[in-house]
Amino acid sequence: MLTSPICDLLGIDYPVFQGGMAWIADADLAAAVSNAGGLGIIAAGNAPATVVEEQIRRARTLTDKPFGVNIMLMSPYAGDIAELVVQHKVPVVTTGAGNPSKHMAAWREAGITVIPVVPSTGIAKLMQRAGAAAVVAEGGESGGHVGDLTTMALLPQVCDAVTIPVIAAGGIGDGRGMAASFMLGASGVQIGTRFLVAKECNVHPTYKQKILKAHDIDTIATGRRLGHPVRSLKTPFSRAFWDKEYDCAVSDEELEKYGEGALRLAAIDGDAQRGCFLAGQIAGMVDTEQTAAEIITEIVTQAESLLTNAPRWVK
Ligand code: TUI
Repeated sequence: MLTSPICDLLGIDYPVFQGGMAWIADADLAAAVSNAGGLGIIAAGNAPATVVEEQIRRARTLTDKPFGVNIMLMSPYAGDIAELVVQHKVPVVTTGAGNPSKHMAAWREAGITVIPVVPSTGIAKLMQRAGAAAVVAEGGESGGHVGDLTTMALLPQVCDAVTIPVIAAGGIGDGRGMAASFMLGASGVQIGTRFLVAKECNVHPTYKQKILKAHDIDTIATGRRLGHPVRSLKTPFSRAFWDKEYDCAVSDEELEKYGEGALRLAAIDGDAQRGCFLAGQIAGMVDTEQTAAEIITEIVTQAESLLTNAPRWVK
């Protein structure tokens, strides 16, 4: 059976996290993943604390297993959510899009296991010093806000840089990606895009169809000019954003304004024209809608088989 220190640390059966996808990863998806033995994560995204509180309460009615809340640190409500997770003694907190150091002491005092997402070895070391229990090393193959390095290059370097467990993210869509991550030193994987098409995921059906139909080269990272590149499916919105990004006549403020509300339009309204459909580069591998439990079983079984048979490569 495939296991790792992450399973003991968190009290989960399989070292598989579900990515904290803003506007998408709600209590229903998180509870389904946790009930299947992984770590389900509610994404706070840009939502106010009242909305996230309702999701935390709902998750507790749907599962008695550990689950997490992902705090997107660029959100205007990040401070409120940081307090909310303490009040509700959420078992695990992951963070993205920034440095969570100022919240870490309060979270740890509340007994929360803190696992920041990091895009570089420098930030990974900073997080270890600040008291993180583990880090998620996320490569630029992932959907959403991406760092510069690929998972293949980032992961082993982060594993060398810290002594705490490292979870791999970005470009992992099946058991091959999971097995490869373990070979590179990971103690777990975080998967977003594949869970987006889970039966328990409440995202708009148009979003799921777009992921199911996507090919390998169908994502694009836009927004480098604004300092926070974001990977999404190639759509009228992302192509127009790309054009504006390289047009000197368009100011940064106009560009920022153009992107506002686009995640909601994709996830809630399924607006194929104006929505921003965040997706990772493995979208081309995702072609079936399955339950969270089926996804986890398939990935873990394949990874186990590959890792068990690895000695065939050595004579
Ligand atoms: O955060 C993510 N992925 C995301 S966040 C998001 S919502 C969003 N909306 C509009 C603009 C930008 C984002 C959609 N997808 N992944 C984890 C991640 N964290 N990627 C990169 C980072 C990161 C970057 C800088 C983590 C720490 C960091 O520290 C810099 C600092 O502040 O010192």
